[in-house]
Order: sequence, then structure tokens, then C-alpha cells
Amino acid sequence: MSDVTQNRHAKTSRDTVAVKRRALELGFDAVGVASLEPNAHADELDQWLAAGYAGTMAYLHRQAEKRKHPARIMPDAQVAVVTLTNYFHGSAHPGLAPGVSTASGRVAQYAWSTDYHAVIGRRLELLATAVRDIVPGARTRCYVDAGPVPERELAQRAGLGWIGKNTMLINPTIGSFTFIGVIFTDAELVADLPFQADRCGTCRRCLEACPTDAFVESRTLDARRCISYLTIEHAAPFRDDERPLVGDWLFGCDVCQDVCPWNITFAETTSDPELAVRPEVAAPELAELLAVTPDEFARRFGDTPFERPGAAGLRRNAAAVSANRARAAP
Ligand code: B12
Ligand code: SF4
Ligand code: SF4
Repeated sequence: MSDVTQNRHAKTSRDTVAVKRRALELGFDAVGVASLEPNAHADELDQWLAAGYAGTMAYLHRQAEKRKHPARIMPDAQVAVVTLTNYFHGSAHPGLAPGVSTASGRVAQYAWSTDYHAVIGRRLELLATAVRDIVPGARTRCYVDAGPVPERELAQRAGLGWIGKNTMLINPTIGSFTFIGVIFTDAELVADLPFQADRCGTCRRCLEACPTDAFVESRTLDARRCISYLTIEHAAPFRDDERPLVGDWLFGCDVCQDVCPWNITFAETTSDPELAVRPEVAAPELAELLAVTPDEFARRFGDTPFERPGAAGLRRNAAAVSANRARAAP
């Protein structure tokens, strides 16, 4: 290797270490660098879309080409810096979520605080600034749960964990209650080795615990049966066969993560001040939601994940939970 090449390698390694150190200083819990080869699971994505499992999430069809070829997401991108942020708020044994009374509906833990798109988005922008400082002239583009990015695949490729049978990215020391954030960049950073192992082994707890039987098989989710899809992404009124599926869940669902041994053993409660629990979203009263006006909804929930389905979506969900409880009552 020539001196020039050697010096360049030394510089890219130093730059990569500096970017990762800055990520941890900013409050990310784990960070890795992913290469941008075509998605190894492109065929699975095509089959999943063709089977109709995306339901009304039409954007997943539109974004498929980029998800299959992540290098096309940003021109000249060399790598993606991938971050994990732990949002676990403590034991949430199915049926016994902390803070949930019979007056309130159950809400998935990821939504118990200020909208993560804003919190993680701000943090990613700070990290992107650091990338541009460390590698002068570099360009960056940040994504968190928006845009045509195969986030879990990139996290696996960045060495941050494996994709479990419940389709979640599971980190062996943090678990799966994590947000994934991604920065595409044309900076020359050193890619990590992918996380190769499948640590699910013979376990099938998530597949068996799903209250709606939404898993067609391991790592294949029919989103149309998933409570998370029904209560958040699905915009239409519930059909009669959909309403009972949501059970007690007002917003999202955590069952396939709550039962996972990697969470039961390793997940630790976050102390991130920007992800502090807000009672009005963690345990909202059904009666209040049924009566909330659009102005009141915007004032109380405008900066929370409830904003996605909006007042009408939450009213639909609250009515379904109330009906399901009334039916289940002796
Ligand atoms: C659409 C979507 C949904 C849909 C569909 C979910 C799904 N499983 O696909 C719905 C609305 C149901 C949903 C629900 C939830 N979501 Co969501 N969602 C997304 C989104 C926008 C796209 C995911 C996607 O591409 N799905 C398409 C299908 C085909 O992909 P897939 O099931 O992951 O399958 C791929 C891989 O599994 C792989 N694959 C297939 N077979 C195999 C085999 C092996 C061995 C391997 C390694 C890989 C592999 O190939 C497939 C195609 O690429 C991402 C953000 C993003 N831009 O990536 C967030 C995201 C996946 N969601 C997230 C979260 C937090 C949730 C919920 C936990 C929220 C909640 N509590 O209610 C639930 C979890 C439900 C579940 N078990 O997945 C996080 C997950 C973080 C993590 N640690 O994994 C993400 C990454 C958002 C973020 N930035 O943090 N979500
Ligand atoms: S989030 Fe709930 S409904 Fe969706 S797959 Fe997991 S356990 Fe099933
Ligand atoms: S519950 Fe078991 S099978 Fe499911 S993701 Fe966790 S380890 Fe894998």
C-alpha cells in the first residue's frame, strides 16, 4: 500500500471514530456505519407488496425502488451513519401497562413522549453538522421514519443488531425498544461489518403472542391485521371485522416486543430527558378523546405521535376500545 493510500485509510478511520464518538455524546445509544449495496431482501419486499400486506400504505409501493437500492436515496452517497435511541420506559407486561386505568386506552411506549421525529430529527441534524465539520466538504441527508429508507436493514448492516422474527431490529445489549435514525453522506467513512447472527434461535414467543395473528410466518407481517397499522396508519373507519382486532389498544401495540426475551432481559429504562413520559399521551382518558375538539386536540397533542392519525383517528380508536371493553365486560 502506498503512503498516500495508507494516510487516506488512517484519516477515514480517524474520521469514523470521531463521528461515532460525537453520536454517543449527543445521546444516541448506539451507532454504526452501513455500506449501501442493494438490499439483500429486495425479493421479500416485492413479495410482501404483491401480497397486499402493506394495506393502504401506498407510499411503500412508491418507495420500493429506493428501498431496494439505498445508494439511490442520495446522489453520490458512500455510506449511511445509523443510530439507535432507546425509548424503553419500564416493564410493560401485556395487559398491565404502567399508568393504564380502565378509563384510559393502552398506548405503545414509543408514543409516550414528545414526537420522536422531532427529537431524533434534531439530534441527527447535530450529528450531520459534526460529520460536515469532521470531513470538510461532505454532504449529508437525515432520515427518521420518513422517506424511502430501509431503516432496519441498514441498522443490521451497520452491525447494530439482527432482524427478529417479529421484524424488529434487536440490539443484543439494548433490545428492540429503539428508534432508528439514519444519515446518508458522501463522506468517506469506514463501514462496519453486518450483524450476521440470528439470535432468535428456536424462540417463537412473539409469533404466538400477537393478539391478531398478524404474522403470516417468521419475519412476514400482514400489516392489515397489525394493531399498530389499524390504529395509526389506516385512515378509514373500522370495518366490523377490524374493530375487535384492536382490543384495548388505543394507539399502536407493544405485545410482540413485550414478550421478547431480549427485551425482558436487557431493556433498561431510558433517562433521556427529551423522551420523558407525558401522562396525557401515555394514558389518555377515552371519554376526553371522544369529546375533544380539533383545537383542543392540536393544543394538547400537536407535538406528539397522536398527530399522525389526528383527532378523527383517535376518536375512532377510542370508540373501538370502549366498544370492545363493553363487549368483554361480564
Ligand atoms: C411501514 C412501517 C410500519 C408498518 C409495517 C411494519 C413492518 N413490519 O413492516 C406498521 C404500521 C405495521 C408498523 C408498526 C410498527 N412500527 Co413501524 N415502520 C414502518 C416503516 C415506515 C417501514 C417498514 C417497512 O419497510 N416495511 C416493509 C416490510 C416488507 O419490511 P419488513 O417487514 O421490515 O421486512 C423486511 C426485512 O424484515 C427483510 N427480511 C425479510 N426476511 C428476512 C430474513 C432475514 C434473516 C433478515 C435479516 C431480513 C429479512 O426484508 C424485508 C424487506 O426489506 C419503518 C421506517 C422505515 N423507513 O424503515 C418503521 C419502523 C420499522 N417502525 C418502527 C416501530 C417502532 C414500529 C412499532 C413498534 C410501533 C408500535 N409500537 O406500534 C410497530 C411494530 C410492529 C412490527 N412488529 O413491525 C421502527 C422500528 C425500530 C426497530 N428497532 O426495529 C421503525 C424503523 C421506525 C423508526 N425510525 O424507528 N410500522
Ligand atoms: S404490534 Fe401487536 S398486532 Fe402488530 S404484529 Fe406486533 S403483536 Fe401483532
Ligand atoms: S420473541 Fe423470540 S422469536 Fe420473537 S423476536 Fe424475540 S427472540 Fe426472536
